[in-house]
Amino acid sequence: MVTLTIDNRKISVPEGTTIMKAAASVGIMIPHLCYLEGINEISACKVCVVEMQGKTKLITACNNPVEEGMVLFTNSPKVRSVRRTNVELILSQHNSNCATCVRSGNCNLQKLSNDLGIIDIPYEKEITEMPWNNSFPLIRDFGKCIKCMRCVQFCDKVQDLHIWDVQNTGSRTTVDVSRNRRIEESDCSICGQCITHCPTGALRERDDTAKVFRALADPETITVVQVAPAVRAAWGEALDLPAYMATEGRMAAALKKIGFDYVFDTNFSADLTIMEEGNELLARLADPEEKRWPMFTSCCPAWVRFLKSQYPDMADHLSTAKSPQQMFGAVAKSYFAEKIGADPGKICSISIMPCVSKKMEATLPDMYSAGGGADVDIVLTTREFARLVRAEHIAPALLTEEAFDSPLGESTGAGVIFGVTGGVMEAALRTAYYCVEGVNPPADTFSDVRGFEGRREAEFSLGGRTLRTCTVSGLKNARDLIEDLRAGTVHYDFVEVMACPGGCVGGGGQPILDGVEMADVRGPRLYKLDEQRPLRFSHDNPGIKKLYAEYMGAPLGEKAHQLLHTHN
Ligand code: HC1
Ligand code: SF4
Repeated sequence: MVTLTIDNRKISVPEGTTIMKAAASVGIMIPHLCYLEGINEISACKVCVVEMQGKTKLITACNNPVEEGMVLFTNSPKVRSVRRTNVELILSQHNSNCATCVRSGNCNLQKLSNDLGIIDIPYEKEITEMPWNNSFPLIRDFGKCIKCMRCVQFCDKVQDLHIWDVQNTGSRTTVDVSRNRRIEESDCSICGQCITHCPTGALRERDDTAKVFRALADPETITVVQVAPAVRAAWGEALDLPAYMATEGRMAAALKKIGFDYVFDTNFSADLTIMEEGNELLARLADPEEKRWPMFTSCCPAWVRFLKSQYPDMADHLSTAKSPQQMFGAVAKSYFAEKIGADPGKICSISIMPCVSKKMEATLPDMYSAGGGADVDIVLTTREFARLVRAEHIAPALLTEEAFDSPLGESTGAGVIFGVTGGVMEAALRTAYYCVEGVNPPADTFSDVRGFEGRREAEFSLGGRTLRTCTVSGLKNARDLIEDLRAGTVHYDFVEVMACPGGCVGGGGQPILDGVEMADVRGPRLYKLDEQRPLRFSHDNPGIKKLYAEYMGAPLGEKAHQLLHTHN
């Protein structure tokens, strides 16, 4: 243990502890901007400076370890003055147009400037603006970049895609796409993790809320909205709604209040995905000629994009089942359109997703299958959904809970857990077991696949054979897994990959809590919903049974093949 004094308090902490953590252990919070635990500990912003007795130069707290006998001051006049100057210098290169910034009220630079009482900036403003393709789902605003390096480090260390790099020198130093590429030419998976780890508004999703308002205002358009599983675990965070108030019923009520004609649930089509993907797995297992092992899940578009760009020779391992978002769109513009006697072209299909990549997925060539244009016309993130609610001046706390509409609103616990790492695997195993054994197992039989460690393997016995599974989240973990598969050091039958750490609950389109990882807080919220559902098996969803009986025929059948599977 090391003993030191911080702000006149004597403390002992384990050797190697940083000053920042030592101070935090006794409730002294040292302000910081660029610091991201375990990812970005490079003191780029110099906001966490502290004074050490006997030293003229201040030292940074995020990356300096404690030393025996140190005497530190975290908020002395000298510290305050230098910290303030450092923030003023950052602001001199920052486009502080807070009134029109999506991160206003949720920006660490704004908060820090306010906390430090900065009103005037005594330096000349010198802002670097550069062009960007604003039709791409991920948008960089160079004028707001503070060169903290979080995006660079997160993409390098967690996603292993190295999309960002420092460009230029001196006062024109900025962060841009690496190797002089444009973003649309890069391998960016569009996972959105650089957005959720940006402390300012330098990175954001393309805002599509205006398109939704246009559709809502058009009396000729039938608006059909679906909400992804993981959105319900997080939407309240963006609206200051405590978790116990942020229920599914209140979320459905908010959507109805906004004015969507039909409020449906992606959980419904998550159950549908299981019917198709579970049967595809069983069909592959039954085929002695099948070589494409392991079968990979295909519902995370950032993962699919990653695999196709990094390991194109393994793309045929992906399940051909479309994601729940896309299955929903195809069903909305075929089965549902027929049911309400509408021209599919008159339906505007909107999805609310915890994801940025879904904006790209909806435009892929395979996703125009129901004859009404794109199967999903507009994709909003959870953050954009919160903006819709605010723009409509809705106070969600005052809403009375409402149910999703029928027939695409019914779902089971298996559909809900799609939004958390391991959930697709667990839901698929529940149904695969039923298909093989003819009875449902206890619903929690496959809970060994749960966990937030990034890579988890499990084995189950199914129909007299052992099924080896692996569940992965985060693209660096995915790359490591694929390298192991290629080296022949591991062997699996079925692999679930989600690009975002923890799965969609930690998605790049979710509300941002600076420096706090929320996946392991939101995940259990979905498991709780699963536990509370009267039905916990996708094949027991009455809406799904009806869909097959009335329209789709059998899983993997001709119609399902046309509407619910990809073909290239
Ligand atoms: Fe997901 Fe999925 S779980 S990919 O994370 O398979 O985005 O929530 O909607 O499509 O259902 C996201 C979540 C989501 C799809 C489903
Ligand atoms: Fe990297 Fe994901 Fe950001 Fe693309 S969206 S730059 S892959 S972190």
